[in-house]
Amino acid sequence: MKTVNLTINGIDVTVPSDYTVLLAAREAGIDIPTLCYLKDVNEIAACRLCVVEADIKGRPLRNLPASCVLKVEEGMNVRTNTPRVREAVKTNLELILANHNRECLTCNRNGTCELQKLCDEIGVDDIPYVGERREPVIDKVSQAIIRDASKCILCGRCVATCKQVQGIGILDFTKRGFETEIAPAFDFSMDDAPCVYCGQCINACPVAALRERTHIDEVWEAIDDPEKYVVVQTAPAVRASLGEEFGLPVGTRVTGKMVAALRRIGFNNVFDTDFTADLTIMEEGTELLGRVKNGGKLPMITSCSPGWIRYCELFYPEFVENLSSCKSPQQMFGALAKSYYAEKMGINPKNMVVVSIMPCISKKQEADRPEMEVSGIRDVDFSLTTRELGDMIKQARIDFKRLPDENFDKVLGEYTGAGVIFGATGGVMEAAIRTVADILTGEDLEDIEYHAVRGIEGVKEAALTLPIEGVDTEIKVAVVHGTANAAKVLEAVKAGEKDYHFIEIMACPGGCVHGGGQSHVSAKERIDVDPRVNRANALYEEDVIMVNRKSHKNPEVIKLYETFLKEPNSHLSHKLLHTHYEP
Ligand code: HC1
Ligand code: SF4
Repeated sequence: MKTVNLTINGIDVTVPSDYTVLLAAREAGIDIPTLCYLKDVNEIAACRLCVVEADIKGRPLRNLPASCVLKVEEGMNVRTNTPRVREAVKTNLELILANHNRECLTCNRNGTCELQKLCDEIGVDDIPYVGERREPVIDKVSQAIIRDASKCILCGRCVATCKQVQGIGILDFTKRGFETEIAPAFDFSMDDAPCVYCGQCINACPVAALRERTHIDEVWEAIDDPEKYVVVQTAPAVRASLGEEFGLPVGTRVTGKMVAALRRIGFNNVFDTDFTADLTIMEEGTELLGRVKNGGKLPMITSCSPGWIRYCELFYPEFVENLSSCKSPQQMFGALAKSYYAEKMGINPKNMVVVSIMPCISKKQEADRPEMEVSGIRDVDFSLTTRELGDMIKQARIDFKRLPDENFDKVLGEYTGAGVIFGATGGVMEAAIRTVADILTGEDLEDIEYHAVRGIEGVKEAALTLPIEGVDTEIKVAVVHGTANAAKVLEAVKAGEKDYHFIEIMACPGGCVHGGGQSHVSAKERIDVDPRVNRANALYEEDVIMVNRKSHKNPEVIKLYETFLKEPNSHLSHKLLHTHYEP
């Protein structure tokens, strides 16, 4: 690897030749402020907070170059802390603030806002430029996403994320000059634009211009209502991020504390979506084998990520029939809580409220879909994000870090390692293989870690030879995360270049661990830390310590089939746990 030598603030630095000055400074322990910069996603030098003074072998560079796009050069001498640089950074921040809704105290991002933090660090203590402000547009139409232009600083991080990372491009700069705004085309609301509610734009936003619609008040109301029996389920990925809401490092696993907090908040039962993740494997695995044996529609594609379902419906309707008919674990959980569990406990399902805690924005929209109910009873009543749970814990004045570790409640809180890894890209596939391989070989296989489907590569492939009806059959699978990657794979399947039996698709890059509802990780932290990796590792760690690591070994799933559903894909399973999507 070619390297170059340069000096930053008098410190000698040697870095790869393709580095920018911003990254080189970071390596030397020098912090250059940024707002529009998002590593590998948005490197457009728009906010001009990362400006530096520099010369190359004594020849000064003109103006103040932006370090996020300035490539390092041999003999470069960079200064980040001069009066000229400090003055420019402060003025640029003051100009951003002049056109910003500064109601920080009541802002959803108070405390996690990157603009607020920089103003504090840079010492902005006045707003010298007060003039006309843009007329704010606040789009509150959607059940899932709110767009508030009064908070937008036009950094473009959301635009680049939706376009490049997700390959969708709902958001863009509209209008000109003073009127410039980031919005869907034709002033559409987020609901009228083909937004899949992945929420990746929310994760990218440094301020509160994009955020989830919150349902916290409705959940408190249900908890405080003595007539209601309120149960909560937590998605696999939440345990790998919730701690970040309380200052713990990205990817700290907090399963036991999360359970304790939910109990103290006042839920009647604290259950785990991992239980129905295990159940999904039983239902989906059986469906896959049925399709392979009976010439059904292949490749079968997973259906647990509602962002992916919406993407499929909007952009690739020709693949709707390839979707597994299984509802997602979130919805399966709701349907079972209000039937199997309610019956067992003698609770009137009409008085039961099911709340889910998800790393996801799209789960709000999924819970709202008309087909997600059984006999007029909604599966899930409220879906909250990891961040909203963090807010509820704070509102309840719970000292999260000092909580003891507690266990989930019995029955719907029983889960295996296979259920836990659902939250990372490749996890559903690995869980499915663990069960399908055991069933087809008739053995209890010990080698159960399928590393070919792990990791953050955009598209992963694997092939396994398994005996189907006595004949060794090659099963080809693919794992895809992020909708831009989904498009690539679907195009290859359409063109006949690829022929898989089974594909796992998750709308979010990295899978649910990096869902749009997870704790915010600032752009600065994202230079050094990849939340997709840290959080996935937390889930794989939990998998390893579980007594049962295969979905078909979940004792409560076994009991559920024995006493209620009878067998996977039974009539009752179909009524409660499956659905149908229209192309
Ligand atoms: Fe997911 Fe799933 S893994 S979709 O990412 O299949 O949100 O965590 O809960 O439903 O189990 C999300 C996560 C989640 C479902 C499961
Ligand atoms: Fe784009 Fe996803 Fe944001 Fe919708 S939610 S605008 S699809 S990034």
